[in-house]
Amino acid sequence: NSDTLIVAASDGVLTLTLNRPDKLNAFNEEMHRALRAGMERARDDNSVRAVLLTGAGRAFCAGQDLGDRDPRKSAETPDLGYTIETFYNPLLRLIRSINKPMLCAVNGVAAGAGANIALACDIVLAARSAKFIQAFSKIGLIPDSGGTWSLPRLLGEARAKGLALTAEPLPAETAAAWGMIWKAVDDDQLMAEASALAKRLAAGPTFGLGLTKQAIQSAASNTLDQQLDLERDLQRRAGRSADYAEGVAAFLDKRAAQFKGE
Ligand code: T3D
Repeated sequence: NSDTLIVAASDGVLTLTLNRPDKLNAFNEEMHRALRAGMERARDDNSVRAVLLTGAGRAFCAGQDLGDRDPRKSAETPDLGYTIETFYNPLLRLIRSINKPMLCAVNGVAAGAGANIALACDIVLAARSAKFIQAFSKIGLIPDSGGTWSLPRLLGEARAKGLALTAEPLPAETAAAWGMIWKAVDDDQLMAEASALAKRLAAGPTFGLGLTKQAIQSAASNTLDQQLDLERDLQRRAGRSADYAEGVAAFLDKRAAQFKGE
C-alpha cells in the first residue's frame, strides 16, 4: 500500500490513479514501486479484465521527479541507465505484455516519461485541455519509456523528431487528429467516458481482446507472411475459447452475450 497510487477495483476494471498531485504526479521511487505492484496485480488477478490508468489533480504525470535528480544535492552523477532499467523499462514491458485492455485517461499534462507511459497503453483518451510534451530535450535527455519506438510508429519520423527535438506541447485534439491517441473528450466527460469504455471492454471477450492486442503489437516487426501465420495461430486459440462459443450462440439466440474472458 502506498499513498502515491490509488487502487480501485470494480466491474472487472482495475483503476490505478497516480497520486502525487502537488508534483504533477512525477515519479519518485515509491510511486514506481506502487505502480509496478498495481500492474502486477492487473496481470495476475483473473478478476481484473481491463485496466484504467489516470492521474489525480490537474496533471496526468510530469515524468521523473527532478527534485530527486538535483545535481547540487549529490556529489555523484546519477546513473540514469540504472533507473531506466530498474523502473521505467519493466513498467513499459508490463503495460505492453499484459494480455488485457490497458486504457489511459490523460486528465491533464503528460510530460516526459508521463507522456510515453500513456502512449504505451492500448487506448488513450485525453481531456481536451491536456497536452503531451516530450520534455526530455529541455533538460538534455532523450525520450525514454519507449518514446523513440512509439512516436515514429504512431506519427512517422518527421512528427516524432519535431516533438522530441522541440519539446513543444501537443494539444490533445491535435494528438487525436494525428493518430497518436484514440480520442480527445470534454474535460468534464473524461472519467465517465473512460470508465464506461473500460467497463464495456472488461465485460467483453477479453481472451480474444488479449490475443488481438498481441497480434497488432507483433505487426511492426513481422513480415506479412509471418503476420498471416500468427493470425492463423491466434485465431485457432480464439476459436477454442468459451467466449467465442458464447458469442456465436448469443448472436444466434438474439441475446446479449455473457463473456467470461476464457
Ligand atoms: O531520471 C531518470 O531516472 C531518467 C528518466 C527520465 C524520465 C523523465 O521523465 S525526464 C523528464 C522529466 N520531466 C520534465 O522535465 C517535466 C518537468 N515539468 C514541466 O516541464 C512542467 O512542470 C509541466 C510542463 C509538466 C507543467 O507546467 P505547469 O506550468 O503547468 O506547472 P509547474 O508550475 O511547472 O509545476 C507545478 C508544480 O509541480 C511545481 O512545484 P511548485 O513550484 O508548485 O512547488 C513544479 O516544480 C512541480 N513539478 C512539475 N514537474 C515536476 C515537478 N516536480 C518535480 N519533478 C517534475 N518532473
